[in-house]
Amino acid sequence: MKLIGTLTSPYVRKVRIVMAEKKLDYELVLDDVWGPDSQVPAHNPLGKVPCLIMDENGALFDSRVIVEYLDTLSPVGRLVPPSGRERTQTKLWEALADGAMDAAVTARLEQTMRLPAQRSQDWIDRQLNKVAATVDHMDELLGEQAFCTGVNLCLADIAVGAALSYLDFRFPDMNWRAGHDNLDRLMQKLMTRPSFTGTQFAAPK
Ligand SMILES: N[C@@H](CCC(=O)N[C@@H](CS)C(=O)NCC(=O)O)C(=O)O
Repeated sequence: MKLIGTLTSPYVRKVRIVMAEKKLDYELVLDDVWGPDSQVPAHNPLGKVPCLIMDENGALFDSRVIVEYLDTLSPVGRLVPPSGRERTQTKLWEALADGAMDAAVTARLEQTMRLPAQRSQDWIDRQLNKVAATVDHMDELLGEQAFCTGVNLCLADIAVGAALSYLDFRFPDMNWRAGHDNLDRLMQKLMTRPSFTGTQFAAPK
């Protein structure tokens, strides 16, 4: 399998962490998704990464679709419960974490892709308020539990870890740890795992 992505995308990192937890082999193909030579539109009409090129040559996109698929490829470390309430809880956590990523990425694009005269601080603040509210909500939801849905690591923890580490990478001044001891504890635990330490974000040179 080939994973087309960047080292700055939290969605790509989510997929890479899942690959590592599932012990799946793949080739990471770095692509400048914003540049004119990007190969992503040839595989994904949305022009977004992550994009997974499967061994049979079909392409999958959107990190949520990709991680569901990857979880079916190996029985190692099941990350998405097959049905019922546990599955819904896991997907709800993923929606929260991905939603925080969506808002943070939108704010970052407004800050970096627009000329200062075009930039809207109101829009940036609106997005960052969503991030802050979601971090509050996730901290409360996690409570004293070891992992998001209980005692075992699942996709929810990976999505939350990818989102929070993106905040560390792009919004260090936000200091999301302040007042969020539960999430801080979870993040410390996640950062002891090779799947997290081996997939750190990196800015392009
Ligand atoms: N919902 C998508 C979001 C993917 C996404 O927005 N990726 C960004 C990189 S962080 C991208 O490729 N943006 C390029 C563009 O929007 O043109 C997912 O979960 O995969």
